[in-house]
Amino acid sequence: QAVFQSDVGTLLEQVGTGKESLSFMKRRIRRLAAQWASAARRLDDKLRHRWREQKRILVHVGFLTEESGDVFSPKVLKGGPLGEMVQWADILTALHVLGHDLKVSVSLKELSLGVPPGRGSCPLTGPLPFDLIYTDYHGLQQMKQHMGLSLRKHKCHIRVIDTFGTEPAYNHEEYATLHGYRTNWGYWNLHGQQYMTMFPHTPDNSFMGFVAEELNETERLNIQRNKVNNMAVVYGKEASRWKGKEKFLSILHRYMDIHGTVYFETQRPPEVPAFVKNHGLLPQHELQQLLRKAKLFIGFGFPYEGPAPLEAIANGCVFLQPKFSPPHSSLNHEFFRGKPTSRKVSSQHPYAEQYIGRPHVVTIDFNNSEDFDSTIREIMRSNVEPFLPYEYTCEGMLERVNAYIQNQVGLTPFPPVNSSWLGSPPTPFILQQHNSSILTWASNASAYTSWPPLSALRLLASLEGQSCVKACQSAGLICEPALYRFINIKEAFSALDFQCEGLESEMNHLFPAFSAEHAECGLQQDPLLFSCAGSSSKYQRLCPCRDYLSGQVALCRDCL
Ligand code: U2F
Repeated sequence: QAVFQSDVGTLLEQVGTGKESLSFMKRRIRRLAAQWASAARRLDDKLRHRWREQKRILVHVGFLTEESGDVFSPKVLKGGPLGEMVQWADILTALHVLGHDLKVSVSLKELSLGVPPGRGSCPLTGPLPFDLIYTDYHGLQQMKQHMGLSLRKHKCHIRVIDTFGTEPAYNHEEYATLHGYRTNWGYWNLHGQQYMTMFPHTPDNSFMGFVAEELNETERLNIQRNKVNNMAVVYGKEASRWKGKEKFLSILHRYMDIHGTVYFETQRPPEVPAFVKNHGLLPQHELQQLLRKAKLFIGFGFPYEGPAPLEAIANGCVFLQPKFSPPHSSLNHEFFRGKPTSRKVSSQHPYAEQYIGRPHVVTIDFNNSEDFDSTIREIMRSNVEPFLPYEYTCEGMLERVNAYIQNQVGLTPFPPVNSSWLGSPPTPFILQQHNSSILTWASNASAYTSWPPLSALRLLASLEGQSCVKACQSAGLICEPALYRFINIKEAFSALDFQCEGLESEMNHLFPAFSAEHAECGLQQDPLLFSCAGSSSKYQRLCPCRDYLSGQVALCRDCL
């Protein structure tokens, strides 16, 4: 049984020492320990002290190993990316607080599995002594080198922390190779939900997330009392982010005092204008203090999708950011080139734009100076309270990670979907038509247990050229790849009033789908290709949508 634990002492010991990245993570774990502990108590009550299975979990942080080159650690104090370290620190804390049996590894040496005491090292061979392994793309590569073929056997235990996400078409080796979806990150033939992202980018992956600091009532009141209406903080701790932004900065400076946290060694970075008060790179807790006073947190387009805007919004800032039109993607932007996703990034921080929005987040075209100018004045006049979506609170993260650990089992191999299904659905299914386009598949068959449960499923057809991500979204739902297997049957087409002249089964990441031109119905041949992402003007896709909890998009109402 897993028992919630609030003392982080043993976790800190496990994280080890000797690198700035590890020190950064440990400072964060210590600083947020009390917040995690009280969240754990609340969740335990919410779950009514339910029995939870304790898992043996290995966390192997590949990008911090010397063997992968570890380019991150030396830059921790020099303005380099910290988002990944924020997330790993929080993942470790969540797993620890949930009460699992944790082993942490940040070097290949530590990555020795199944070592009975006194028998010497036995790197990654033999029976796997872990129920779950959290790692990243670097770690996966290392495991492959060390485990060889036995990795395949243990694949279903693996979870890959993957900041920007991996869509099924890129993940499937044969399909990616044949259809031009090859990337630098390889194709691991994992289940899409084994990839866990920093934001809920694509429902094809699981949303892991991280946390931001929470405020108590006194802090909230103090923040509101002490807000300085004409104080702005610029997003970007690396001087190069400021290049070419003089125009915006000078407009901003007409109205506001501008602060920055740009790293520098001895001299002020030339990219940062003299009228900016640069604090240099701050420790996280000092940055929080700065954000508590500031009214505006402004991004100039990079970094994409980092944690800082959530921290700013949580401390009562308005986040002002540029809209990207056309959107940035792996097709048109260097940063995303070679990343295994077709996602179109509509602004610097699409999560802030779409999930939070006004008044906390304002997304505009920065090239329109008049608009930019009037938006700044509007923000100065506005009265905005601190806000943190539930999914980014400690309780929200614990709830989600716990739900995954207890329920996301059997990710590969897939539960049975065999060809006999294609002819007729398993008898226990009853089709209930609710309205012309939405159906509920109800099942009384425990043989087809599923998580999320079948009761959450709403079948929809996308428009031509529309992805299932968008189709579900426009109905106020979210696409749920785990439920594809229930709608990959010919009855689903008739339920949606599609008349199939022909019925084929094919490897195509857009299937199941209907082609109006030929009145062809296409079923998915390979469950690994079930994908919410992807669209084509040729097809109306069949989409398994589900509801979600407000503030916790990863979970449906019946998921808990
Ligand atoms: C993102 O990485 P970044 O590290 O650039 O993300 P940020 O949002 O800037 O901030 C990460 C953390 O850095 C902290 C701040 C955030 O939690 O509290 N920080 C700080 O401690 N002191 C300071 O003066 C300023 C910030 C993203 F997370 C990565 O996944 C991407 O690879 C990267 C590029 O898109 O962007």
